[in-house]
Amino acid sequence: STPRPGAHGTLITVAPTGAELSKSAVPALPVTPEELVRTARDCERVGAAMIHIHVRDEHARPTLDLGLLTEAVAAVREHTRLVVQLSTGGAVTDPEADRLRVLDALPDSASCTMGTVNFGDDVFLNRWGFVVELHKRMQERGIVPEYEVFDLGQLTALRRLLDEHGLPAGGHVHLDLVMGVPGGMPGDLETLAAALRLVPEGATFSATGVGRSSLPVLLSALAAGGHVRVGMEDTTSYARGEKVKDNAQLVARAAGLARIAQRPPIGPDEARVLLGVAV
Ligand code: KMH
Ligand code: ZN
Repeated sequence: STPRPGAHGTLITVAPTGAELSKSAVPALPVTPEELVRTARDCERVGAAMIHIHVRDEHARPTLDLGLLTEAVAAVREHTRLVVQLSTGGAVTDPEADRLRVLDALPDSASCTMGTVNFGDDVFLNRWGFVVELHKRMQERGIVPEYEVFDLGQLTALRRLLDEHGLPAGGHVHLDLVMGVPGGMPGDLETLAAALRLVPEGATFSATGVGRSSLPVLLSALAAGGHVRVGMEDTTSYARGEKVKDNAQLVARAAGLARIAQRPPIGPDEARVLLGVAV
């Protein structure tokens, strides 16, 4: 089959903040709107094409406040060309109604996690009915989902979702394998290969390895023809004994490896074509 436009290059997504780390423990974590915009610009400059955003309140606590989300979308759009993706995962404590309301901020893309998973000592709850509701609301609003997959069975769930409820907005299926979460699938080459057998026909995938699995997953995904997600949401260690300086450092490393793999980073416009995001 003909490859999608941009499919020979690498879509690099940066996930700069997440909902799990505290600013006091990780001072380099971007938490204010100014820090978010600076990170977005720096990461775009070194090869990111999409940004996966979680916002924080004035105390640097994770929040799904619609006003703050809407401002974050506008600020990143004003200062970059990045595809703007909001997390609907939030923090493990966020109620479903708040997570659904994220879509009212009208991002280009939003995450849609494909099932429940143990998440360290917590549970990241994603009931089937909730997943279907997210998928349908994104269809109605023209928001392109990125299906987040934490374990292999969630790929089977994705196939069921598409069979029963149809293709997402934009007509293309893109998913992200989130590997190495304690409670989810491990982040290694063998598991990535197993996951690829279950990826729906015609879909594109990216992968991200949490913590120590960051580099093995990055290298395996590039070798497998996939796309990659990097950022401080997933990793705060750059090398053994060396903390990540900032998100751009992780993006620059991924971009360098993608070039070495002869699959150079694609820009935001090419990413829009690849993902089916309206230009
Ligand atoms: N913070 C995690 C509980 C997503 O952004 O969609 C969920 C998460 C996934 O980060
Ligand atoms: Zn996230």
